[in-house]
Amino acid sequence: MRFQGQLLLGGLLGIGALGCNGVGVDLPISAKQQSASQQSPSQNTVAPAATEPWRIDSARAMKYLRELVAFGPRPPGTPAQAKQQAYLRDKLKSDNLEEDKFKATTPVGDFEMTNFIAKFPGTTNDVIVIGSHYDTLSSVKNFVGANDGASSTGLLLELADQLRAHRHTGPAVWLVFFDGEEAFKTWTDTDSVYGSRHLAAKWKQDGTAKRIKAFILADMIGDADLNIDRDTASTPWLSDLVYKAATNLSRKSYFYNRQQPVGDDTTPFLAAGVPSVDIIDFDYGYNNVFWHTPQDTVDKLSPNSLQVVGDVILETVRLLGVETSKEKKQ
Ligand code: 1BN
Ligand code: ZN
Repeated sequence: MRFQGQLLLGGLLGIGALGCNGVGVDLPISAKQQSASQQSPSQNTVAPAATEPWRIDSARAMKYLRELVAFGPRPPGTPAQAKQQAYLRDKLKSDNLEEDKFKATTPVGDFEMTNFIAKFPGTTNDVIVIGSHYDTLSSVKNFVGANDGASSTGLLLELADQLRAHRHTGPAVWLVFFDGEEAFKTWTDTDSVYGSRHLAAKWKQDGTAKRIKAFILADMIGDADLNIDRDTASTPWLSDLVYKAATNLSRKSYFYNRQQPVGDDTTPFLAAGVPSVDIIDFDYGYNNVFWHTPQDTVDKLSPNSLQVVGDVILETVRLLGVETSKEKKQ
């Protein structure tokens, strides 16, 4: 992948130098490095200078996250979710936005659900999909899903701002906002991941799945105490590539100190033969005590965690693009 105004070599040097203290030790993102801009995306449309690293604006991602949480609990079929959908529509309106609407049959009745797909063109037929679920759990009262739902959705909105501002070469990048990830009663194969099951089946049927070089899912990535698990159900080479990206950015200490299998929106894509990785921190509070509770609130989160995951995703996308151009030359 190559970005306008940023030659591949410049990109390699610029991004590779991020947060590195010269001895390869992981460092927190400094206040100076963070959020140069409190500016709106429309003010931020100029491609960066050749040596300027491509990084997310975590303060802006955090602002989106807070705005999502302010809608309150957002399960499918609720007025708050409809408001959230209008918000996503507005934010992504200039991004070749596709709405994938379908009817989901759940243990508590039928729901109209919508996946949103924002498409940023590249220069090859390949596609890299980056996903998040935007619904929140219905079965717990007052559950606002600051980490579980809003953190990754806020991050994807910020990635949209970045992709809009930096045209790139290599595979297209599609951002998918999944509906209906959460179970209505108990997590089973049939009561979970409604949106990703629908889209993976559709894309397998129409041939799109074959174009997807990689699916990178983010889920629960805002915890101030960030520890991304190695999901053993994910595609091993893609998990390794994420780790390489984290290493390039001197951020590997946040990754893979634990490993476990996680069922998530990656499951239907893996079944459809799409290489997929779940970037998830499934240890939210001591022993995961805040997961699926009303305590999943913004005060537990940190912009640094969004910064780490956002930058590692961008670096992974860049590495996938480098591979594509190598394959082409062979
Ligand atoms: C992640 C966030 N998940 C649900 N909300 C998926 C999941 C379900 C992960 C059960 C582990 C166990
Ligand atoms: Zn959940």
